[in-house]
Amino acid sequence: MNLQELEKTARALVAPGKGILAADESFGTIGKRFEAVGIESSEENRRQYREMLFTTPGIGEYLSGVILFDETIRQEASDGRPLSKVLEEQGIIPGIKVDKSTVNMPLSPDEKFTQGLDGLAERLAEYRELGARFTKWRAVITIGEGIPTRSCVEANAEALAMYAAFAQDHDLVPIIEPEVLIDGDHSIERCYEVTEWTLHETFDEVHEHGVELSGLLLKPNMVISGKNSSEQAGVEQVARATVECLLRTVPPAVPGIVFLSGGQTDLQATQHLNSMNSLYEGLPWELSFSYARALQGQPMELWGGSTDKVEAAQKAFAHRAKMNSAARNGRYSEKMEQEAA
Ligand code: 5MM
Repeated sequence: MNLQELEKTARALVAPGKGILAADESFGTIGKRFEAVGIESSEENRRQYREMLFTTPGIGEYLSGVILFDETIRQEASDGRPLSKVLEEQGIIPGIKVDKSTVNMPLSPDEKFTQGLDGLAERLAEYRELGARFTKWRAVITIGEGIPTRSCVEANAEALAMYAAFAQDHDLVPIIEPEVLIDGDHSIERCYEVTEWTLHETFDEVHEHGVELSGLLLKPNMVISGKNSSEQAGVEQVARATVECLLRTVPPAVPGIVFLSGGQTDLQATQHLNSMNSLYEGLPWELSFSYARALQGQPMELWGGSTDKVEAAQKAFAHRAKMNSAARNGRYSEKMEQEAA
């Protein structure tokens, strides 16, 4: 393992003013997102859509990395350049999702277990050849009646740590993503409790597997009220609960935390990140973003599968990335949204 290279890449991914675009939707997920805005999920449409995002002028000012899906890392732009090369030429580091999505937990079908350890070493070696310098694995924890179970939290934590060990062994930075879902009517306090538990188990396993903390990034959910809860916590409450939970669970040697947006609106995801960065100074890790929906919602809708709409979609994408870049430094204000509009 080349720890120096891993640390350099991890730090570059959380460089000041920069964050990550998660564009690693698997076939099922991109299919659902496209269907919602009336786009057919063909290979060519997926290629054109991602080319539109990656060729957005100046996007490298706000993005440090992009997480790709297996299909995308093998695709080319219309001018024949591999899409990973397009990113590199924008000063953006290509990464890759390496889990094989979730299956129902045996004997507890309302919970998920993430698969993908079989054949992982071979896949990692190939992805490095294809230009990837970091990787991502997502585990899903569901809050509900009697869940999560200890079995689900422990099994996913162990898989996350095992994946991270494989990734570092191949000189690829692991981004470990234990996502406690926003779905449900639970309170912010319940989300705090489950997130704290999940992160404790995850970092216990990371330690057990000998993974180097300085060469990984964490991609967690924010501590937030359940989507269907009648009481929705405000921006500052979410920011404080999230940072307090992370301070109690994430070792200071970890260089950065890059949040998922998890079904928040574009504005909420930006406001929460900004609030954390403006309320707290001197935190041990960088706080940044690795959003999919909160960066892509509007551009995808505007693009709609039409070459005529590329410029409008790219403008919307660059704007959202710029807002999150400001939030990542605690310098975002709603006035900035209006000015751009
Ligand atoms: C939680 O999903 C991740 C972050 O996206 P949001 O900001 O929209 O919450 C995302 O990277 C996710 O892991 C990928 O889209 C892949 O998901 P699937 O379900 O296709 O494996």
